[in-house]
Amino acid sequence: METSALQKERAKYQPKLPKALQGAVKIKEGKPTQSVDDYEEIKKLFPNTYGMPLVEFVPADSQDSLSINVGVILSGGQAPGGHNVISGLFDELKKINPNNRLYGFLMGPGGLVDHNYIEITSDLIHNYRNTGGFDLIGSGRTKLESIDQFEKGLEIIRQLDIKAIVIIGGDDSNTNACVLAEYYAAKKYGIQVIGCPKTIDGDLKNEQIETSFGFDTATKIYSELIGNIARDCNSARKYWHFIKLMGRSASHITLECALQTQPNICLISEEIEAKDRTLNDIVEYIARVVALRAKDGKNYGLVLIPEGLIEFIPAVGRLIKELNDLLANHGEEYMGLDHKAQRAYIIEHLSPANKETFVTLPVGVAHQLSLERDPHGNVQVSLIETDKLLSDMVSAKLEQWAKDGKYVGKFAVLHHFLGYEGRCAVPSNFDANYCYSLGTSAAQLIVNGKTGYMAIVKNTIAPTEEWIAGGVPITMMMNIEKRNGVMKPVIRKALVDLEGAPFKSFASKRELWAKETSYIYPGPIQYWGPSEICDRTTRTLVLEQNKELQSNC
Ligand code: FBP
Repeated sequence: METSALQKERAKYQPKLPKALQGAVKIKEGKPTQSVDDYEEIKKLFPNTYGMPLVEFVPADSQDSLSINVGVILSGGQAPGGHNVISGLFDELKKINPNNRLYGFLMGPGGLVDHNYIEITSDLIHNYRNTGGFDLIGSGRTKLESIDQFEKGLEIIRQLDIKAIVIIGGDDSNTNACVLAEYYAAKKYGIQVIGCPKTIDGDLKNEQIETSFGFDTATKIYSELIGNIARDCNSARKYWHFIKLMGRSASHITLECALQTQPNICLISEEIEAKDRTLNDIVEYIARVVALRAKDGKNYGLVLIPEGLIEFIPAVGRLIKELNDLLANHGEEYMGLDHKAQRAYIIEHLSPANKETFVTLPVGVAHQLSLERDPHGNVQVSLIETDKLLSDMVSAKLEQWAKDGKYVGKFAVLHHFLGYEGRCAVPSNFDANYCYSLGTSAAQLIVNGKTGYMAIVKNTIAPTEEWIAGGVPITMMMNIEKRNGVMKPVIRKALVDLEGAPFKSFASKRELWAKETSYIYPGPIQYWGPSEICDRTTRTLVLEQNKELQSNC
């Protein structure tokens, strides 16, 4: 395999580990845990994996050289650092016993069910250390949920003499990891299942998970690009740039990029929902800032838009919920129709209030909202052109204001969508170390006999040596929510907390950023050089974890 000069140098980088994971390890158990909500229902659904204690790794004098084969799966959207989770897992398994084997199931959870796998060897992993992407074994979105799939998986697990499966995924994939752990435990198959918190979206976080891996690198890549666009914008002074940013549901990515680059406008979906804003309110807000800047002769600016915005506009959100149920219950009938007939079908079946919202949306957007859901029942928001919808509506509003004599200016718009550019980037030092530590923790959870746990690493704003590694029972993060029209146990998604330090810090400065041109140009991720540049974490993590900063926000 031909590699770039950067890749060759990065392959030599030895990720740092928390002190407790550097040698032999033992576990310290905490108190029994309970789910975040719906305790009785979750306990009933997970009788074998509910209530287990939190665990923390501490140094030990020695450790048994357990012989164990493990399977690993990458699930869902790519996130920088996935290869380092696998490297950490591989190295730790080999350290415990050089005869241990690691198998990678190909193209996501489907690889387990269809028995597609490779053995991960030392030569193979070498070229993937500290690289971005999931191409070592590929990823996929097959949902592991049926007994059939679990039993098909078991056949290959038995054939390869595998004792544990590690599923590297987001909230949905880790929920499924727990369902699988519970099933194998109930059947007494002796197969452990361990999860790992991945997603650039940053919404798999809670008291135990400080951040999901990939968020750090992806937001740095987007912020670099936004900074470059901002500088172009401030050089030419003739365009408004509407930048849509990935993040299916939560606005963490957009908020972090705003904190790093200081755009003129940044929309946060969670605030729009909390304040019950309409599409028209949002359009007016943007148009007001455009008009305000035009008064100062500034017919240019930067708008950041989270890709999940549309679902958070309360009226549209209600419509999407009803569409989800409609598609879940009548999907087959509906999918067989052509576009025009699909629109008529929806209009005929919607409740009056949601019908009104549906018919007032531009036809293209209404159609995008009615497309097939992903396997987890989510609207595929990355396909919805929210940035174009907003700029068209702002343009129409400004034209009206111009006619009424309320606005004089030029409004030339350029659109960007930043998403896929960041998901496979070379991981930052933070993600390289964090992921390697997560993989090492996953191996330790396995050899310590745990199942239904997710690997965690805490205290991540401190130097790596001081990080605290361990595991959290997945049931601890669960509650019951409606998915695909059915009430299901799921890990609760972390949305932007409007009382949290990152949002408050942004909200305290946005008026100034709207009027002034205060752009920051973060530049590219640095891998070698001064620690304050190479090892800096996200603004979000620092603001959330640093109690001193929080009191100043
Ligand atoms: P995960 O939650 O699986 O990590 O994926 C997140 C994400 O990158 C979202 O930001 C985006 O909306 C979605 O994946 C895109 O999905 P796809 O890769 O299937 O196009």
